[in-house]
Amino acid sequence: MNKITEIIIGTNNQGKYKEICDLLPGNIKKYSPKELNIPSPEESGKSFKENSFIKASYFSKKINKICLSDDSGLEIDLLKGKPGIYSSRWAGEKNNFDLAIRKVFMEMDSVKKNWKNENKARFICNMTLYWPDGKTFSSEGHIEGKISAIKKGENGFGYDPIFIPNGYNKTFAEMEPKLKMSIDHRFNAFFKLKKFFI
Ligand code: ITT
Repeated sequence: MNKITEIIIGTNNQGKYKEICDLLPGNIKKYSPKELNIPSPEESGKSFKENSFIKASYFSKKINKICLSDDSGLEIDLLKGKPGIYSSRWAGEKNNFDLAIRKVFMEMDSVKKNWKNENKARFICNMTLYWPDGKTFSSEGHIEGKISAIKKGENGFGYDPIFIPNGYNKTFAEMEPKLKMSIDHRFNAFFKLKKFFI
């Protein structure tokens, strides 16, 4: 199998972009939608997999190169899986995660007063590789954990300050970025398609 030597990383989220770059081998040529001024498509799918496919095929067709996309989100059991595929949209048009996190706390408070003692949540990531000839490969990864009683830490992005993975007592935002990247949903999804690169 020919290994991939250049790729467009199909995301306009700079937090994700950096993590995906760090997962990929250093010597492959990476194109960024932000640098090429290509806005993201509308995510009209009903699952992480559908949205990940929409992004991969869209960005690949824009520049006629292989695309690796990522559709991800946070599922909270008490909220019946919300915000799920709407994780980005909970932050509003201004991408305000203080707002999204306040919304998580408010909704959890309204469902169960003592959710802080025990709750379950997970991050999911679906990655799709799309080749200009129409070939595709997709994989999914997740990491189980819980929502922290308070927002903590400065690293990472999005919901990182409120997610504590099982087996740790720190939020993703309190962890060294290298540690997060070696255990998270994105790492687990990438692991299943890294054979195309390495
Ligand atoms: P693109 O569509 O351009 O990739 P996006 O931010 O809209 O950017 P998604 O639709 O996949 O991407 O939304 C995923 C949201 O879930 C993202 O905005 C984050 O808030 C959250 N999320 C995903 N992975 C995360 C992580 O590792 N840490 C914290 N939050 C994460």
